[in-house]
Amino acid sequence: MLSDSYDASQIVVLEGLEAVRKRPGMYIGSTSAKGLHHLVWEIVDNAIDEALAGYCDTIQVNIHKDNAVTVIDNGRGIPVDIQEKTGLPGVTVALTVLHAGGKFGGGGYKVSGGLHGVGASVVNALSESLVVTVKREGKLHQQSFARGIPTSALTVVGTVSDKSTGTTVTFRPDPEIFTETLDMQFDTLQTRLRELAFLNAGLKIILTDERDDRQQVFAYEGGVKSFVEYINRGRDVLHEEPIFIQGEKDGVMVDIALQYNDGYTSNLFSFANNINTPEGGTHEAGFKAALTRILNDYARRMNFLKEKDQNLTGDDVREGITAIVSVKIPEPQFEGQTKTKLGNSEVKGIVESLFADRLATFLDENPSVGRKVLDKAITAARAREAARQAREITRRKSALEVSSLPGKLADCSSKDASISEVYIVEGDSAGGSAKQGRDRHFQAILPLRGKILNVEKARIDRILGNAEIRAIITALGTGISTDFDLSKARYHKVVIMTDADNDGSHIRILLLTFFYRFMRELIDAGYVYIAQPPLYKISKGKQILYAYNDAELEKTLAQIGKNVELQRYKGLGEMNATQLWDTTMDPKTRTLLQVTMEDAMDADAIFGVLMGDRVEPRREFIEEHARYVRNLDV
Ligand code: 28G
Repeated sequence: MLSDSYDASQIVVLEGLEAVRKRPGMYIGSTSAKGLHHLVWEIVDNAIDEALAGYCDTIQVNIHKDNAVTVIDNGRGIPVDIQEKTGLPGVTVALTVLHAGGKFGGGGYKVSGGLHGVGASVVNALSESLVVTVKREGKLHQQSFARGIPTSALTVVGTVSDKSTGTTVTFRPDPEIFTETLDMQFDTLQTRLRELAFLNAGLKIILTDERDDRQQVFAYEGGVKSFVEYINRGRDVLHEEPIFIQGEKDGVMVDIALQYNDGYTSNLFSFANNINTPEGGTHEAGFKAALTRILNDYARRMNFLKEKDQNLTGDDVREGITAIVSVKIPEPQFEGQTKTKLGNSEVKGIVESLFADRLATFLDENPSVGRKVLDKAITAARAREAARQAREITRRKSALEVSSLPGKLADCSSKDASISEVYIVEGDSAGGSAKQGRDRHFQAILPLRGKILNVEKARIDRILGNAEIRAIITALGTGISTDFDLSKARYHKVVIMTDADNDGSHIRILLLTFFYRFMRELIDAGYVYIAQPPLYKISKGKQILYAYNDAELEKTLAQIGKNVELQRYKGLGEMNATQLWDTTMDPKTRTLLQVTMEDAMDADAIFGVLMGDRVEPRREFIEEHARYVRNLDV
């Protein structure tokens, strides 16, 4: 007998389904690869919730040959009994009713937060097929769906001889929805699942790819401590054991691990309920406040800092740190532009007091580590002071305008920045050709001698002391970092022009890294470009053609046929001034690639989380994710 409440809930279900399928982006962000993987996170999050509740210690994720995905947990199994309110089994409700159960209020530490948490019913609605199997009370219960609509009732399909319980969900993303790609990325799943295993000590996550028989098992008894060791792998650390604290206060669970290495950057990653919070928030603020306060107290007490010395800043004490701050709270509030900033005000004090106590004790018990850490922080403070002075000099110089511009710069005659361009050119000889070939009205040339300093590997005072980098800073006029001022840019196009070989791409990467670290707004504003010199010169009689890649070469050769002379350019230096102008610098014919950061913050988070050996991958990442737009001048 079907009740009125059943009818009513069916209408709600169908309306919900329609809403999700009509506007999938509203629920999963997009229907691109990101949205596709979001489906997996929704289901995995539910299994993680069951683990956080203390009932599940193993989660399996299988990618099938047809890109369907199965998630298996050994939790209690979603309840199968008929609910009074709906007249339906709990599991059916979970998979068909939008926001079934509600995000919050159920108690426990749900992963469901600002980012995920739309629920399994959304995954169901966006899947061509979905099968859920529940092991509970000695029975195997199963129900199937197509595009969110049940194609069977919940049925007992078998018995379970042992006492095991759990939930299995297999879904195949709907090709009608995910028109861009259905391809599940092993690496994407691996990175996040590894991270989840680090963030939930003792949880075992097994990822299997049936398309190529790959398998990865992630299980870390050490939790965030293992996470820090993983990030610092391959680096020289100042102390063998990470500092590790675990505590709970007023329902807030706190997990922190940190370890200093001999590098100069800070790798601080914070999480709330397993969600990365690159925008920071109260947990991060509490951690930073305690670190700065306790290290200053210790430095004074041990006389590392004398009375007249200034306190160490937060940046000083975080130089070379690798740290994970992870909190789990019953009702997280996510704020900020991308909803990745923790807002709960009570968390700051809890993290600060827990961590301060533990850190003070650690320093008392490990004075040799304390000395090394403070030595480093005090050196950082000195370097900061030196850098401030170096910046003063560049700033004062740019105030003097023309006379202060670097000697190597061949400036343009126009003073209108919006039409002005500067070519940063690899090598003096190519620089010479560029100077001859340019339109001096609006094109400036800044030749670089050899490689610029790798800003990843040097401290700020050395970076600002480097002649090539100072030339770039003064030529652009914007200043750097916190002093950066886009409105002072002397050119609205900053064009990187390097050879099409290994050295050239290395220099390009170093320049991009520099801009990314010190002039990010320049990239954001769309001012940074990469010149595209041709790879081939094809001559036939008096006719000269250029090809910018192998495909173009083949096309051209096919068109003009035999008896051609082919030259592969090894460097810009092989072109004379006219050729350089015609092929690479003339706005009428050139191709410029505009460099924009997909999402600098996202990028930052990804680096840290995946990279232990961070330096090379970061550059590769910037390269890969700098979005290139062709033919902007057309
Ligand atoms: C394999 C893929 C994803 C899950 C559970 C277990 C329970 C549950 C899930 O309950 C409904 C609403 C509020 C209690 C809870 C089982 C309590 C007792 C569960 C999953 C019931 C949700 N027994 N395991 N949901 N609540 N795993 N894995 O989805 O009142 S979802």
